[in-house]
Amino acid sequence: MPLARSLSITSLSGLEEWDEEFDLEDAVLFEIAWEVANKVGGIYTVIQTKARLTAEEWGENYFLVGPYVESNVRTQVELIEPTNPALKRAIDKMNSSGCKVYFGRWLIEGSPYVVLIDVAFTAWNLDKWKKELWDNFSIGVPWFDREANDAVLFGFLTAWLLGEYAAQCEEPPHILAHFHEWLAGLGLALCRQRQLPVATIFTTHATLLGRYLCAGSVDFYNNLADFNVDKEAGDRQIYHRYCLERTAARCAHVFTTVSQITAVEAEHLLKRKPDIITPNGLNVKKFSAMHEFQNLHAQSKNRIQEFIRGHFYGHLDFNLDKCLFLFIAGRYEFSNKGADIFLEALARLNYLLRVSCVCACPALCVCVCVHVYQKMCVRLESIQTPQLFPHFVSGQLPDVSKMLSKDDFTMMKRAIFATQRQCQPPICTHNMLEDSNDPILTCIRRIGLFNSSADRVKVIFHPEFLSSTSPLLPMDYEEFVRGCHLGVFPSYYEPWGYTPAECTVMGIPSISTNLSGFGCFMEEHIADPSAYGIYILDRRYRGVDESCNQLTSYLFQFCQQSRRARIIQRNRTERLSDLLDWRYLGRYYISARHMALAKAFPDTYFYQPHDSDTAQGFRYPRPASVPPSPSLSRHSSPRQSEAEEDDDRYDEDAEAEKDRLNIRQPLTLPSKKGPALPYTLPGANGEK
Ligand code: G6P
Ligand code: 1S3
Repeated sequence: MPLARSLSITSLSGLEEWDEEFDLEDAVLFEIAWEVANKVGGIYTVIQTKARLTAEEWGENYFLVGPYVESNVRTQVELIEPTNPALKRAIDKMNSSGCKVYFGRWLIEGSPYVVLIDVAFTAWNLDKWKKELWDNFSIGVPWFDREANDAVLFGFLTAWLLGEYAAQCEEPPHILAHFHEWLAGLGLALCRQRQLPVATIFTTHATLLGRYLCAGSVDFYNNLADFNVDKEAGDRQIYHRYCLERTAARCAHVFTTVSQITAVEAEHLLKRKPDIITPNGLNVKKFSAMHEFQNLHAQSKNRIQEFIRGHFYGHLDFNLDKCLFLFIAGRYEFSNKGADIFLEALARLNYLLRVSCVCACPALCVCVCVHVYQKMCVRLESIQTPQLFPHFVSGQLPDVSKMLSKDDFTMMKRAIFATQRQCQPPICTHNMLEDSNDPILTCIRRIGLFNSSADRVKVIFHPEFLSSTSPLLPMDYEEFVRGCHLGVFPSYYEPWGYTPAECTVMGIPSISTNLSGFGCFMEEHIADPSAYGIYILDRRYRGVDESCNQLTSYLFQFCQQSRRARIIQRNRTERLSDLLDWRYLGRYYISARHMALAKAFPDTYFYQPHDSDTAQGFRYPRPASVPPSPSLSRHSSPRQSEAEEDDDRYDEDAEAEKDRLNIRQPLTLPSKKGPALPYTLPGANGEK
């Protein structure tokens, strides 16, 4: 067992200092989630980005536990012998009792240890374990719910692992187990029911019922306190899942969630107020050259422009250099993620100006549309005229009049005709399986954004995860975001929202909402978020139509900015990265762990809560170069002349330095802030 450790988190860019003396003794941390080494959604990002910091803190005593998925293991995990003797004995024992449990290092930053459990291999236990679940918790799981069946298997197997580990330890152990989301929650409930020596934390990243209710036509935030939760869950056929989630939340020593808004939701729907909010961070990478991220923007933008050139061939009647790239991306939940109001706002914007817009949401698709590329190939071939080769060798310039033969000329005409299109440029890059029912395509048809030459807003729907190996748009998501100008995420249901956070750390402005955890967090910590390129849409106190108008006006204002203003704004956006770095936000996880250890093992650990009642939080001041009067403060510089618009050679560094000095001034920081955020969420009285 390692020596006792204490923790110290140092300050970043003027953010408040925080350190906490807490002796971890011989405690061992297991972090359990279905998305460990298994990318499904946002929880993967939480765990993967946080791993380095947690591994630094817990060293050899940190183990992530997830499902064994062969394709993931092949590419992401190095299988090794278990390093901890008690854990090795526990895994051996399970494997000799009909399980398949693997141990390895997850090949990500921090290289944490992972224990991966093959749930399908133990499926023969499912009926027995379901009976046990019914006998002990009165939760019945229907046979047809594959995900819930996996949750049962995973829950029993993780509880088995923790129980076995405790049994194999020579001294009474101090085990801390952190479970994420309902899919992993049953393991927690079983630990408590079996009275294992385990301090437990449950973090919910959304509530099941909240997600379902919001996706329907329910005025969610106005009725939070009044839902008959059992009935609502039953009506949606998720009662068993809801019970698993609620049981985990109720049984945990410490219950946490990712934002204030989801804390209120959890209090009403899961009937427990979270003990602490654990906002999501990112593993922020800083470039040594100050403007490297601006160069990366320019490089990635070039690649997006190339794609647009191909997509609109024959119809490229707009200046690509003046084109702005706006995008939405994320889990395909049409109205929860705000794709509905984004498209509606684009239709309104269409009458105001011309931009180009790309939607990148994963959806059902069959294959890449090859039609476009066949025609482009004709054009490329015709350019490589073989008559030029002798001149390459001799170095003599050719006689232009003899360069093209009659046949060449014919081929060239063919190529030019081939690049003319009678039809409109397509909206969707793929052939969709359910084209007629797809919510995005249906909406685009309704609002009539068909990429006609009269349209100022062009739309492309890329219904697949981006990948650098795609023949169509060979960029990974990060590169794509860097090349865009604005991320638009007008979500109605968004417990945190990694998409705008990722934009921020890459210096790309974004639009989020005051119903998203991220939007509320930024509103709380920045005096004038829009000056930093963080636009926060009001979806809480306004109706849909009003929010849509507000979104349209944000888009319109953004499109009116000069290039220079955009560059300044990107600099400011990027400067907020520290606020979203795990090195800063990790403190909330640390506090949650200390709290749980002190609750479960009061004789060994003592936790002194921070002064959470008075915590107002620090605030980034307005950037120096923004005029103080609200009437004049419309995001950065006013619109500039055409000449200035094209001039990107102004002194970016001087401009950036001015703002930086302002930020680095001693902020109006209160002395030492508590990790728990105050519960001040107003009763949401906006209408959907
Ligand atoms: C970065 C590059 C500049 C480029 C600019 C384009 O700042 O360093 O060289 O001109 O991006 O900005 P825009 O907002 O027009 O894509
Ligand atoms: C959830 O994933 P989602 O996109 O379904 O968890 C994420 C990580 O905590 C969170 O960022 C997001 O808002 C939730 O909705």
